[in-house]
Amino acid sequence: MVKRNKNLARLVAGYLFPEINRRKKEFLKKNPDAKIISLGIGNTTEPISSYILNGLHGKVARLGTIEGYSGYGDEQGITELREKIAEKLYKGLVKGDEVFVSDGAKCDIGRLQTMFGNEVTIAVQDPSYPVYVDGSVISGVTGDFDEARGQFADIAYMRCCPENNFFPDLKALPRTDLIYFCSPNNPTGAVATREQLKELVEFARKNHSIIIFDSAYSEYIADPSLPKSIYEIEGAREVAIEVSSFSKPVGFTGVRLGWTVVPDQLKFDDGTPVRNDWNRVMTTIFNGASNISQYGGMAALEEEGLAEMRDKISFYMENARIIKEALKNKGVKIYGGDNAPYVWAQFPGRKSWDVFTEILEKCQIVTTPGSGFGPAGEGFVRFSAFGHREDFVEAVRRLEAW
Ligand code: PGU
Repeated sequence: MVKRNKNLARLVAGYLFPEINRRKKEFLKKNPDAKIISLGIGNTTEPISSYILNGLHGKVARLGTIEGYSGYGDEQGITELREKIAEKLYKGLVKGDEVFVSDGAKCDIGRLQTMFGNEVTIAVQDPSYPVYVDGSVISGVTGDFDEARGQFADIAYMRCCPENNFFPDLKALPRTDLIYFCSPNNPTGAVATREQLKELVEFARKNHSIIIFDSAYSEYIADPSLPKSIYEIEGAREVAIEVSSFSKPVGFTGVRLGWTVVPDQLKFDDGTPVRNDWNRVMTTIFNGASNISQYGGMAALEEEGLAEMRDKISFYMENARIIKEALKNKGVKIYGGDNAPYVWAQFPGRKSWDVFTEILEKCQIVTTPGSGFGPAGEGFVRFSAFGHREDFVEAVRRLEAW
């Protein structure tokens, strides 16, 4: 018999989103006629718009020709796409050859965890995207789960709550090798200001830490004073990796396309450029993003594609506005939803899973329990803004009757 990887046995429960799905299915078994509305997982629902779709189609068609066919490509991605990302999304703050194209941000986070190995110490925002903690545990970052605190003993949890405006008290934080930071944050929808990110970069520089900055929702930032990338902050190139994605801005959740930026200046303590090791990991256990997806990504970064991207984001942000309004009218305290496609609703004194169950049973709406994102998420549930408009209109009707 094969011994089970003990790191997997240390994980607390199943991954959050399949667990929600399981509970939804259980509910449906008992209530087969229920018309469930899913505002749970942040999964895009609207069709890919025409210009971007043409980019995908174009490559599919060329694959059927001698001249247009391509097999394995560069593991780092098509040069033109890397340069377009650097130019259009980073306004030249990074160089094309510092951009590594991939099959998505989640997959890159997993590979970064492989690259850093199991001897690193880590800090995470609490609450945050569960992959930072769960992926680290899978890759062997040490420490047992402390039931009482709801935390892994060796991981530093940076509490982000209404009381601190969702930005952690860095002075109270121990030094860690890695700091996972997501802005706009999933699940709170909070976006770090320029001042806050300066503080974070300063903290990382002082401690010789590396920030893994997840900007998967950056295109949802509407307020022009808020930074979309960590590289807008001076000195970040020496301390930060940025992970991002086409999933949420253009609906490529199923198509799969993302990227990671590793600046030249980022070094390990022995002077090795991190970029070299990242390149080694990507060329060894990754074989490049789909060429079809990459052509879709290139179309998305042309003027017509960018306009379609803005439209799609406006559509989902209108959903966020609609759900916020309904919750406000119910007297629920809400956060987020202005520069991020998530609304973070607070139910003081209640358990997240209880609120989740109540909303599921009474309104037949699936949400995401805040406690699934970390102990500081207890008492909250997350409403996703991804969904068809008619579902939001119906969700509002049900919430009014709740
Ligand atoms: N980073 C953050 C912060 C995310 O919230 C998500 C998706 C990703 C990365 C994934 O990006 P890809 O490029 O598509 O890999 N979060 C969703 C979906 C759940 C999941 O497990 O990824 C969510 O509902 O939180």
